[in-house]
Amino acid sequence: MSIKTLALAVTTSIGLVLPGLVQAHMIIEDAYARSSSAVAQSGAAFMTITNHSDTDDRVVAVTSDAADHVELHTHLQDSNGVMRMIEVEDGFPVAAGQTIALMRGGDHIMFMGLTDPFIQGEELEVTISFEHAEPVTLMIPVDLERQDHGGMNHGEMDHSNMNHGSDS
Ligand SMILES: [Cu+2]
Repeated sequence: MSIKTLALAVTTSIGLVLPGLVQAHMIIEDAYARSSSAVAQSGAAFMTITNHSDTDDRVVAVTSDAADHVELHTHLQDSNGVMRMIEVEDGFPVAAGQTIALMRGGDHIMFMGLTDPFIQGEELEVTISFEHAEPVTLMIPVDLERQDHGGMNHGEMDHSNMNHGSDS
């Protein structure tokens, strides 16, 4: 019995150390990108990221040909009550089984020095790297008309702090 238990323990620990065996994958939904105007030098992307693994993870970097630099940003209120964007050096934590939302006024992916202006309906190829999970490459549509982080088709998302009035 003890040998069996030991074998199980060894199998489990191997599963945790060998990357190929880690069932770590990320699901990215509801992604869109925008810039403030046709001549803007920067833009941002928003999305939800769900960690469908048993491993706490984090977004550590984003790369794209759409800009000179891509940074992970958040908004913080300074001592004068002014909201400012700052780079998040440690990335965005995504605990096992959790979903994080990158949204306006909060965490976001920042494109600095746009290669080309963001044009409505075009798509940006973006690769998101994680501490543990395999990188995810996806096409993010530019949506300059989006008013907020909707996610209305995601029943599990709780937007109870937002007053949507009469959603159609
Ligand atoms: Cu930013």
